[in-house]
Amino acid sequence: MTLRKPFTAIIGAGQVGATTAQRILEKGISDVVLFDVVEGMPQGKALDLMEAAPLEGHDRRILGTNRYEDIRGAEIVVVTAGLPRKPGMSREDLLSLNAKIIRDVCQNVKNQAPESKLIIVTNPLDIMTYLAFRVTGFPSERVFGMAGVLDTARMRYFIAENLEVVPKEVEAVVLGGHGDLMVPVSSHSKVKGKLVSGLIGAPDLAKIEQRTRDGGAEIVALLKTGSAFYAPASSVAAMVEAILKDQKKILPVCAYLRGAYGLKELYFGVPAQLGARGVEKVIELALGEEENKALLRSADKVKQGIEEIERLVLTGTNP
Ligand code: TXD
Repeated sequence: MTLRKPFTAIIGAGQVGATTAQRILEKGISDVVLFDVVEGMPQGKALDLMEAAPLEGHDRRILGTNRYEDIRGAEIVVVTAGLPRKPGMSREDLLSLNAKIIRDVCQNVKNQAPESKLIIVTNPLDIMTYLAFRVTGFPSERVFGMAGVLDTARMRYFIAENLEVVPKEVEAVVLGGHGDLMVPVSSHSKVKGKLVSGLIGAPDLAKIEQRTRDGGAEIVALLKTGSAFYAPASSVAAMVEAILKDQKKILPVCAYLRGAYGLKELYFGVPAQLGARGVEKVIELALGEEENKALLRSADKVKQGIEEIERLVLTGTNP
């Protein structure tokens, strides 16, 4: 099958990877290569998705594969490969297992698609994005992570639910690392241009912020096995579209910081302009004192993770 450029490669054809492929195809954004190490699985999902094309009415193509050579020429590579945490497994165990996977994937991406933009999805997100940056040696504007689009979508939905308005009319801001310490910023969240702080009382707003922080865990608890994938897939597709259409859209992105927000040499969730070159600009928002403090707490946690990854995976290596 011949794919038309520019196309998107997705590494990891699990829940998030396959659903992202579906979104990208059915929205007509680009052709897709779906890669996984499990034999037959990406091919089966790709065939199933192609068989939906007559009904969905799109003319996009998807190739399922176990060969890295097939990602050659990809404009964007989305990495969803990884393992979920199993009972009894420590955070450090998961970190080093997923780090091994990300390292292997990124070495292959570096060899086969050296000009691509890389969107990391695998958890722990900020740390895996940093690792991808170190292993590929790509310029930081071409390596970034997806988390903020999802976290803000959750917050937007919770605000919309509270006010009984259409979710897409709500704007929200969530900054920081993709974890318990993320910082929902109500002071910059709006509905049709009006600040939510004037529309929702403080106690309800505090609940919405906490539900946003716990958004991933809430779904995990309901599903029992696996984690969220519909909204994560929509989030990745929005980022892919912004890049391929050079939309210059401002989206929350896990981006490399060089001084913005007083932080440097780490990957962290901030609003950024996404266009054909990748992360084209990091946007700095004016924050209140409490918001700033919360952001620094989140940054400290991400820095600890980066130190851990340097110690566990990168020390003594010359990627
Ligand atoms: O906001 C976010 N960033 C996230 C992150 C939102 C949702 C999910 N998030 C994380 O994405 C989640 O914690 C996981 O680390 C990844 C993927 O989640 P998903 O739910 O898609 O996991 P699956 O269904 O287990 O799929 C993972 C696939 C599976 O098919 C494996 O066979 C494959 O990854 N896998 C690999 N593919 C390629 N190469 C290697 N080495 C490999 N190892 C496993």
